[in-house]
Amino acid sequence: MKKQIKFGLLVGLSIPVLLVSACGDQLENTEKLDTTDKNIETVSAQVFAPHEGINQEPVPLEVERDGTDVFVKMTAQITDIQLDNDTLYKAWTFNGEAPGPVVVVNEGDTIHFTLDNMDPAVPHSMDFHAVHTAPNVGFANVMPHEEGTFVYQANSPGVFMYHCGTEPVLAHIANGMHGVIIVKPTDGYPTDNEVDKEFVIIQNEWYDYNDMGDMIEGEPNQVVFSTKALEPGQVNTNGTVGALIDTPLEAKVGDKIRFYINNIGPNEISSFHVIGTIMEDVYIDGHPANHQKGMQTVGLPASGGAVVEFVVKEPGEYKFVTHQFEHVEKGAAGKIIVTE
Ligand SMILES: [Cu+2]
Repeated sequence: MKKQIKFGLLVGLSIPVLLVSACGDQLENTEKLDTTDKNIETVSAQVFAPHEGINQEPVPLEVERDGTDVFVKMTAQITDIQLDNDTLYKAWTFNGEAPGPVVVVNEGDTIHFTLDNMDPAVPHSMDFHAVHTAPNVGFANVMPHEEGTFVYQANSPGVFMYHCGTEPVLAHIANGMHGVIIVKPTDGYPTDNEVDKEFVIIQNEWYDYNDMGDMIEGEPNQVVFSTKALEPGQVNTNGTVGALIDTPLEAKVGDKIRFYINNIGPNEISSFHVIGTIMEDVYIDGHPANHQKGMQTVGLPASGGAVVEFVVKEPGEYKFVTHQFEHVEKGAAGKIIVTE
């Protein structure tokens, strides 16, 4: 059986929902859906009842700086994302994107973070891998329709994952609540003056809709790459199949390209590889001290990040993939068009 949610067919059908308790600490698959006589191919879970009919318009990320104090405001919200031709996913998101918008701060900044939880029913939270905090305090739940503000120091440079840390964490991440925060090093990277173009590239995977059983026992349905705009006008995509094939990145012959990469997971590792070049300079987790040279493939554990830099020496189309090619067949590929 194909694992594929036909979302359009499901809305309005009287079928069981995957219930999330009000305190968000337990998922319970109350009944199994009978798929024997329907056009629906397979579904073992359904949209959480309070989310039915909700598709919240993406809310732009808010970032304001006052010296080294950075005020970041994000939303937790329920927004539909078309993962591929057949799959519309009512994602649990930050700001209506999955992955959420990239957050960029400087080493030494104080982050004043506010989460506006627009979800009508489920608590959410923020776990920034870039900070030191007592998780039960700094990453505490924000209740539906409420706002929570938290203050952190960003004292370690790098390319870090962020995600909702509300239990069960797997469901919140796999349903879309994840993204990347970059903490720029005070003294930069030793190769800063060689770099011509910068992009953020994120890998994540998707499972059967809101289905903890599939998230735990199953294989991902889609493994995808996305990019997030570092500046206005840059391409910004969700993690959908073909996002960076349909909207390729662009560069010129001789450019040194820097990718800030992160593998969200939640479950799979990434073997990040750019076809037709070698990553001359790599900074594991984006820390300038973790400088590696001449890498063909960069291993990224779930949540792991890196800064990778390579030169494109001839015109053409350069694909980047995870070298676990079963995942390429599920969508994990992007493309750079290099012209004279
Ligand atoms: Cu959440």
